[in-house]
Amino acid sequence: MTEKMYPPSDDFVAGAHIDADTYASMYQASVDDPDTFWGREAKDRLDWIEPFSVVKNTCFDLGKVSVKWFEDGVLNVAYNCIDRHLESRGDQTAIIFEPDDPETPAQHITYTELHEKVCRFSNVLLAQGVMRGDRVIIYLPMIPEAAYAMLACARIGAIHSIVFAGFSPDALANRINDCGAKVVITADTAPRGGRRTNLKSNTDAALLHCSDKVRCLVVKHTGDQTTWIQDRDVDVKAMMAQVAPDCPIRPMNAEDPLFILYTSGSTGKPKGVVHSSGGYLLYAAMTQKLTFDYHDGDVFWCGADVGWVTGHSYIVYGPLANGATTLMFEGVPTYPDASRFWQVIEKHKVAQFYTAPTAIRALMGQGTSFVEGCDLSSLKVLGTVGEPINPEAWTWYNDNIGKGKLPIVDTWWQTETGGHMITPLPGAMATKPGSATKPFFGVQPVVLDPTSGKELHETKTEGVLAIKDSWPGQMRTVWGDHERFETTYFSDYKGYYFAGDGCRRDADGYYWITGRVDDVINVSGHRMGTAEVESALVAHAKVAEAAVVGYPHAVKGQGIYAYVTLMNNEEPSDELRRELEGWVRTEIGPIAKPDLIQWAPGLPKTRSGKIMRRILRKIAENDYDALGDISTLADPSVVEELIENRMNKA
Ligand code: 6R9
Repeated sequence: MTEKMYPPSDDFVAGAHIDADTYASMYQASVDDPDTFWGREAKDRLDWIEPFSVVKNTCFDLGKVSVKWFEDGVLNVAYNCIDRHLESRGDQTAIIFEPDDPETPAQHITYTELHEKVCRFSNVLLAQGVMRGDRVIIYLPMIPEAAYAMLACARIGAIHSIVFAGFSPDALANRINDCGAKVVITADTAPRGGRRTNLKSNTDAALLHCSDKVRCLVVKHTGDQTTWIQDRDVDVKAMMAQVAPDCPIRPMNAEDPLFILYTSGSTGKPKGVVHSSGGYLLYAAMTQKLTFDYHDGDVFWCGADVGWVTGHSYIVYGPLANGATTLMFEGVPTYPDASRFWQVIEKHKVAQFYTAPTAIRALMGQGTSFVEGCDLSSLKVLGTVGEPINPEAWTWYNDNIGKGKLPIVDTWWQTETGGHMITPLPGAMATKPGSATKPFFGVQPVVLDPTSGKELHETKTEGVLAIKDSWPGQMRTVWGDHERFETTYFSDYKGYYFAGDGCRRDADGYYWITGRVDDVINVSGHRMGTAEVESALVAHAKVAEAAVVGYPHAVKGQGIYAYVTLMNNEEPSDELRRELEGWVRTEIGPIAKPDLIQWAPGLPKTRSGKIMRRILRKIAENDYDALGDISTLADPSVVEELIENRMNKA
């Protein structure tokens, strides 16, 4: 079966940064001689205070894993994102801020204004004793101050770690403690979809579990009343007005950490993914420009939240390094109604729009009437990220938003990779709905046999996805635990970076990501470790045991299905079910709330006591005819019971 191909128009190709021939020759050069290729890109795309003499110094051998790029180069990320643009584009808008409420006027922040705000924010941090290498937690909504805070950290050499504003006080406290943060930056309340989250009171609750030395910087965003703890809480806006409007940049080594971002894995608590200053910035900048074919004057809109890696690379660092105009949206796609995305595109004349398949599916379900009244003629390129996109959603996006004319870039990458890894370059590739197509420059994907670990060389093949050699945007380590970095990514398949995804490669050499092959599930494009949800559930006094798996969900991609065994004297009830849902919300956050909870008197276990998740997944998928071999179970009768009472009877 050959899939339908969607080539870019001749006009698009004529104006594109990269066409098919350029892609082919540049890709070859990037893998034949990475030193020359990346050395030149790093010099062309970034400004260096001290030039580097070494380009690449990387090793994927277990026990010796080390990733360094441009290691003796010196630069400053904030300088590259702001100061160097001041002369040529000081009056150009750097950030458009579109508030949650469409009646509230949007803000246009120029590069000159951004410079002053970031300098003032830097001086506030310095006044709090934040120094080079110190960790700063950012727990903010999607407001310009989030970008100011990130860039202020970069300016003075502090390491930021953003915690998504939807996470609970416990999750926040864990991250503050894991990285030993000196300050946490938050806001009074966060409006989203017409409702308000009380971030300050969440932070107060989190700080009860942290060192009393941690300072709390509060952005008074809505002006809502909050508690105020003397000598600990600082009014950021008031302080910014008092400090100097200028702040020198701190020269940083290319390998100095820029940020830590916590992400879920298949085991244990979330890992602090560490990204570098030089390699990361180069990779974010280059991918933003080439994947979206960004041109001067375009308004770029990445609809992710800055709490996720997509927001780091494609709302803040990539676009600003390129001197772009980037749009920051505080709201949600369905408020006040399902036309909001398209209204914002019309209002700000957005050229590139980047969102997640789950949002497309949700809007698709609302019908096309919400799109019809909107002028989308400013659009040039559409993008998706976060999970595999199903052909129906792709086609809806293509027909209704792209009007059948715009390239759609389906970008596969991860928190760990810093930027796009497998993605169409829109002027260079014909796309196929559901395929991320081909690797970005310097990226060498391989398909491995999951059992033998051998590389599968045939073009058309299927297996697990791994990457053969390093690229500049690669994560450098897990914060405080380099061994965990090695075992998580380099021990299953020796000599490769193992991504945790399965994939197939078709006869044209196009890659199709088939989803995670580990115990990570993808709920509305958010990564969730099933182990995290399980440990939240078993922390409840009435729960004896819990097993969590993903199941197909029409809008979210995957839903969370929890099997719960109660303590001996507890009775299942709808009330208890609601209690457990609420419990997980407060332990982790609303995105982790189980969609379905099944009471399980017993779980299918091997004789050695290992839960057979394969069986639980099948039952959750309502595909229990194909359970396979269950003869190794200690008590096969529990399976009958689970099937009988399954929650997902389609
Ligand atoms: C950027 C981001 C990473 C996981 C990844 C994969 C899934 C991301 C995808 C995709 C298919 C795409 N994923 N993009 N699957 N097609 N275009 O999402 O980072 O939150 O770390 O998630 O998301 O399973 O391994 P992160």
